[in-house]
Amino acid sequence: MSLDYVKFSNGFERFMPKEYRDMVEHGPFGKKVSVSQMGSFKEILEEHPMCAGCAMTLFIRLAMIAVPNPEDTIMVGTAGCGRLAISQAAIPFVYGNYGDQNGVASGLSRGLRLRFGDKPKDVVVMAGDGGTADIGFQQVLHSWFRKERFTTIMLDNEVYGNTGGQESGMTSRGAVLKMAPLGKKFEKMDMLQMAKVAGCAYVATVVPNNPRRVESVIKKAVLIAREVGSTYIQAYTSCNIEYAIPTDKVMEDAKTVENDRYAFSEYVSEEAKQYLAERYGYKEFLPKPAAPAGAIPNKA
Ligand SMILES: Cc1ncc(C[n+]2csc(CCOP(=O)(O)OP(=O)(O)O)c2C)c(N)n1
Ligand code: SF4
Repeated sequence: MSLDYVKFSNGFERFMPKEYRDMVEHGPFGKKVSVSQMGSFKEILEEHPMCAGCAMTLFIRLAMIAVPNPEDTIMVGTAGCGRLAISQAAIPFVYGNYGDQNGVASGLSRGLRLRFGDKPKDVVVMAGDGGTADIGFQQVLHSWFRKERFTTIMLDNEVYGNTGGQESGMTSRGAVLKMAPLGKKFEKMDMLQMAKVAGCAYVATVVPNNPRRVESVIKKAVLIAREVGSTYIQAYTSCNIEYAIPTDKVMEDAKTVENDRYAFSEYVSEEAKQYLAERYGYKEFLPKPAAPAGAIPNKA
C-alpha cells in the first residue's frame, strides 16, 4: 500500500483497462487535489450502484477527495448503503460483520503502525448511523475510550436505509418511517456529546452541500488521528428514498436540516490544536501572541 500500487508493472501498461490507466495517469494519488478542482482529475469514486441523487454518495465522493494521502489510506465499513459505493472506489476497503467496524479498525490501525512505523497509514471508518450508534455502538465507544488512532465517520441518514426503513437511534423523535409506522418514541442519540465524553480529540458535524467544509473537517480528523487519538465526524447524508425527498430537492433538504438540527460544529482538543499548528501549519490554531505589557484590554 503506497504509490507502488498505483503504477504499472513493466510491460503491462497496454493490457490494463482504460479505467485503470486513467486512474494511474489522471488520479489523485501522490498529488494534492482539492474539491474545488473536481472535474479536472480522475476521482477515486466515480461509479456506484446507489440510488440516483443519494446525498450519501456525494459525501463519500467528497470524503475520498479529502483524505490527505489516498495512496496510504484504508477504509473500513460495514453493512449498509454506504459500503455499496465505498467498495467501488480505488482505495482498499475492509468489510466485516455488521457493527464490528471499529473493532476491525482498531486492530488494523495497530497492525499498520507495527508494520510501517512512522510512515502514516490512515485508517478511516465510514458506516451508517445504525452501524455506528446501534449495532456497532459498543465497539465504537470502546475504540474511543482506548483513544485508538483512526477516524470514525457516521453516514447519518437517520434510518436503516439498506433494509427498507427501520428507525435507528439517530432517527429524530416523532419521525414516521415505513417500518416505524407509529413514529419514533425517543430522542435522536447525542453521539457528539458521547464522543467528547469518551475522549475524542476532534468531533465535527457537516452536511454535504458545503464541499469545502467537508474537505476541511476530514483532513483535520485524519491528520489528528495519526498521532493524537480518535476523531469523529457525523455527516448528515439524507436517504431520499426512505424520507421521500425528491432528487432535485436533496440539497435543499440538506440546507433545511443544517439550519434545524445539523448546524456546523467543531470541537478540537487543546492537544490536537497544538499538533495541527506545529506539525501541519494550521494558522488558526497557532497560539495568539501575548498582548504587550500595559495594553488596555478591549471592552466587550
Ligand atoms: C448481523 C447483521 N444483522 C443485520 C443485517 C442486515 N442489515 C444490513 S444493512 C442494515 C441496516 C443498515 O442501516 P445503517 O447502518 O443505518 O446504514 P444505511 O443503510 O442506512 O446507510 C441491516 C440491519 C446484517 N447485514 N448483518
Ligand atoms: S436507500 Fe437511501 S441511503 Fe440507501 S442508496 Fe438509496 S437513497 Fe441512498
